[in-house]
Amino acid sequence: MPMREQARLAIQAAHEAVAAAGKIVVLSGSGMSSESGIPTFRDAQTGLWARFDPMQLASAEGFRSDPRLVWDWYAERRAGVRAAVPNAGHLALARFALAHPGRMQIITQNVDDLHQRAGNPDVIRLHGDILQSRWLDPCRAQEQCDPATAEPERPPHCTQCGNLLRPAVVWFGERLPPEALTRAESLARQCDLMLVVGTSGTVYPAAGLASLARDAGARVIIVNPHASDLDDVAHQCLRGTAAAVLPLLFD
Ligand code: BV8
Repeated sequence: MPMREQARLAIQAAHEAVAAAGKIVVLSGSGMSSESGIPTFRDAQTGLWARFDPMQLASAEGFRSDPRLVWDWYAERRAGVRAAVPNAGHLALARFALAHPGRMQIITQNVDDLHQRAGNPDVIRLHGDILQSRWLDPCRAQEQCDPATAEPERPPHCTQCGNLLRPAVVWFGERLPPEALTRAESLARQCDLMLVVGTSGTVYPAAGLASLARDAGARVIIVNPHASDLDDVAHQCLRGTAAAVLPLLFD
C-alpha cells in the first residue's frame, strides 16, 4: 500500500479514536512547542550553551555551582518563550477543549505557557513555570521576604537574607508538585484515550503516565516525527509533527 494511503488511514483511525473517546488526556513534551520556535529540551543546545549538558544546567547542584551561568541560561530561554506564539497544534487542542468542556485534559512536561496562551482553560504543569521565580532556599525571615523586592542581579538576591532567586521549574532530582502528579496519575488511569505528543519519553515520573493509561485500558497514540522511548507502550505512532497532525485529529 502506498505510504500516503497508509498515512491517511492512520490519521483516520486516530481521528475516529478521538471522536469515540469520552475522556481524553494529552501528555505533551517540548516537541509540542518546537514549531513555535522553542528548541526541544534535548536538541543540541545552540550557541553559548552547546558545551553544556541541559541535565546539569537544569539541576540544583548546577545552579548552586554556577548561579549566574544557570540564571543566564534560563533568562535566554524565558526570552524565547515570551517571543514564541502558540502553534496550530496548541490552537487545535484549545479549540477542542473549549468546545467540549471536561472531555480533554492537558498534562504538560513543558515549562512554557503556550497551551495556556492558546486558550486551554486548565493545564496540569508537571515541571513548573519558567516565567516564574521563587527563593532557592526557604526564607528564614519572620516576615517572608518578597521575591519581587530582590536585588536585580544575575541571579537576583535578597538584600535582607542573601537568598537567591531561581526559576520556578522542577529540576532533575527534585520532586514534582505532589498535587499535580496525583491528579495526572488519576486522570491517566481514568481516560479512554491518551495522546502522547512531542516527548522522547525519557523523563520520569512524567513518562510513566503513558503506561498507567495503557495498563488501565486506555488507547495510547503517539504524535512524534521520530521514534521515542514510549513507542512500545503505544497502540499507534503517528509519524508527524504536532502542528501538522493535531488539527487533523481535533478539527
Ligand atoms: C524526580 C524543567 C524524585 C527544567 C524538566 C524513575 C522514576 C522517578 C525518577 C527517575 C526515574 N529514573 C530517573 C529518574 C530521575 C529523573 C529522570 O527522569 N531522569 C531521566 C533523564 C533518566 N527524574 C527526575 O529527576 C524528576 N524528579 O524523580 O524526583 C524525587 C522523589 C522524592 C524526593 C525528591 C526527588 C524530575 C524531572 C523533571 C526535570 N525537569 N524540566 C527545565 O525545563 O529547565 S524535564 C525536561 O525534560 C523538560 O521539562 C522536558 O519537557 C522534559 C522531557 O523532555 P521532552 O519534553 O521529551 O523533550 P526531548 O527534547 O527529550 O524530546 C522532544 C521530543 O519531541 C523528541 O522525541 C522529538 O522527536 C519530538 N519532536 C520534535 N519536534 C516535534 C516533536 N514532536 C512533535 N512535533 C514536533 N514538531
